[in-house]
Amino acid sequence: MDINFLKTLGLSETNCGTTSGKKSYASDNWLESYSPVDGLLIGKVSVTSKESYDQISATATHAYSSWRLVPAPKRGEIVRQFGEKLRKYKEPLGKLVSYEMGKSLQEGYGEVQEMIDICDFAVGLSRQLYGLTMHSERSGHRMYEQWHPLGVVGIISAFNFPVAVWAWNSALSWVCGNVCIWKPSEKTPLCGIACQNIWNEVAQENNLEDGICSLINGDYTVGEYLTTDTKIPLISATGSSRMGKIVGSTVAARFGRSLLELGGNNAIIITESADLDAVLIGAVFGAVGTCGQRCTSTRRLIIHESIFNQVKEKLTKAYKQLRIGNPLDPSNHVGPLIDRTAVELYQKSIKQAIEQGGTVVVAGDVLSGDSYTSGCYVTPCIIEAQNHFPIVQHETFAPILYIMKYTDLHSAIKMQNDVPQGLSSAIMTNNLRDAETFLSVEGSDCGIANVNIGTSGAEIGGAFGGEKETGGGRESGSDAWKAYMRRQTNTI
Ligand code: UN1
Repeated sequence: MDINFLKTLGLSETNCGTTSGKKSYASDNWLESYSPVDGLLIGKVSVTSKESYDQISATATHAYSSWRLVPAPKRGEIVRQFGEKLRKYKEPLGKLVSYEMGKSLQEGYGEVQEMIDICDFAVGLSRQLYGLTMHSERSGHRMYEQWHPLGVVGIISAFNFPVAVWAWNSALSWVCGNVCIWKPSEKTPLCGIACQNIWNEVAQENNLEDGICSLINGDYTVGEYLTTDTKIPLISATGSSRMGKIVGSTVAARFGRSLLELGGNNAIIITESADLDAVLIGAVFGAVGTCGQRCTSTRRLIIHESIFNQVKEKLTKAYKQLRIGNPLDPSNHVGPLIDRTAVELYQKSIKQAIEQGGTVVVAGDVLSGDSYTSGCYVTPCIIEAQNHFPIVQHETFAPILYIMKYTDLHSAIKMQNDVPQGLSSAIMTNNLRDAETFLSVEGSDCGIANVNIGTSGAEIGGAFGGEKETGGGRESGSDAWKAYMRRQTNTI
């Protein structure tokens, strides 16, 4: 495979994983990044030690003291330039995302496009960090609110969106006047190095000091340096609900704030009147896209009994046509899982689903042979199941789709809501009343509720996040920026 894109992004066999910009901190403890595409070692990234973390944290705190004084529209101008750089590096960065994480090349480019879009959004926002004014009850007094930055923002991101989620957090943080320290997933550390290198170009061209954008690397123990650091007022963490529970309680115990974007268990309700072509597109893309490793992936289909068999047949036919293989080859629809541990979890979950009473509709297998040497390629599978099965209640990061029947819409909505997670949801219907019921207060309890489109593929312009075990945070568009600032009420 042509891996020239690594050089274009400034990556080599060994990369320093701890940096505040110009200054880097070496260590002789390494993370190795293997591609799930072909199983080859892409490169190594050094792990952050506690001593170097303390330096990074101090540099960031120092940088904040001057970055907060830069007028917000000028901070926006820096973010605009960063967005321009991302346009320039879209191709190599998209390829790296695809090669290191395993998602399709088109999705890799899509992720970089999301980064560009959030930069555009943040640039506009840098002139719109509005506070309200209100009438004082006392004569001759004036009352208003203003928004100040928080300080150093810690970002912990997951392997499945190795660059976009960082950009959602950092682009907003920067225009709000914060500086950032990022710990990317230990499964995709090279994506982190590449993004830092791109930032460094902007920093150098504008003579910015170190510490506005910093990078640390390692497993959860390095994440703990961030979550326990009392100098960090906000931790924005994306990952499993299990991880979020630990991060959330650690940060709360020191009165820090956390913004949590955790697991989903997303369902599509398919009513009698649904357009089945739209159902197929939404359900298949939602369930097999990114090999089922999005937090917005479709995990459950709740289908009206009158069309259950018809939908099942159409889905089975569509699944049989899926091409599984190298995600950098655009003729393939499904790439690999992130690693062999994920493959084991996939196998274990299928086994449990069957033990708990599920019936296999499309079998799930691990693929072997010349095109699948990494051992990470699996076939997307469909299992007829019941909503209350423990395995169905659990988020498995793999292409396993559970299908189930319903008789009336209220019971379908109850089923959709009857899981611990609350990220994304959808209804497929041509019945206006059903759609409105789904969106009403008696409807979906999720942060995202869609009509006639699937559960994944949210745009950056809306607030992104969910309820219950999804963590309650909102990132990206709308007024999500408020989470990155502190509100001050002023009476004069
Ligand atoms: C995630 O899976 O963590 O809506 C984020 C989507 C993407 C973001 C997913 N825009 O599927």
